[in-house]
Amino acid sequence: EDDSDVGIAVKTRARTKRPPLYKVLLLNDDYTPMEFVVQILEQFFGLTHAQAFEIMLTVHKKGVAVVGVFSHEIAETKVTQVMDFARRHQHPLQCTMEKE
Ligand code: NFA
Repeated sequence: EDDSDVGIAVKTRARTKRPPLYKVLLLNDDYTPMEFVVQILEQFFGLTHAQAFEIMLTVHKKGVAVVGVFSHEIAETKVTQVMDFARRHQHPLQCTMEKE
């Protein structure tokens, strides 16, 4: 009688996975006016004029810069906002996102 509990206890650690974050990147080009880029960075990324100007200059000089790091959904929204705004004003500005 009573053959119960002859097994081995195997514990699995509860793995809480944080959602991946995405870098939003702004790319340089030869045509988009500097002030337009600064305006975008202020409007869509909540940067001060000084912060926006600094990032714009980094993109201008280095070719690309990270504008911010967000969840997938927020990053996608930012990219869409920037691309739509640039297109509406007929500037070739490019904005992309990549997994961090
Ligand atoms: N290179 C652009 C110019 O000289 C300015 C620019 C900066 C464009 C950052 C795109 C991104 N007018």
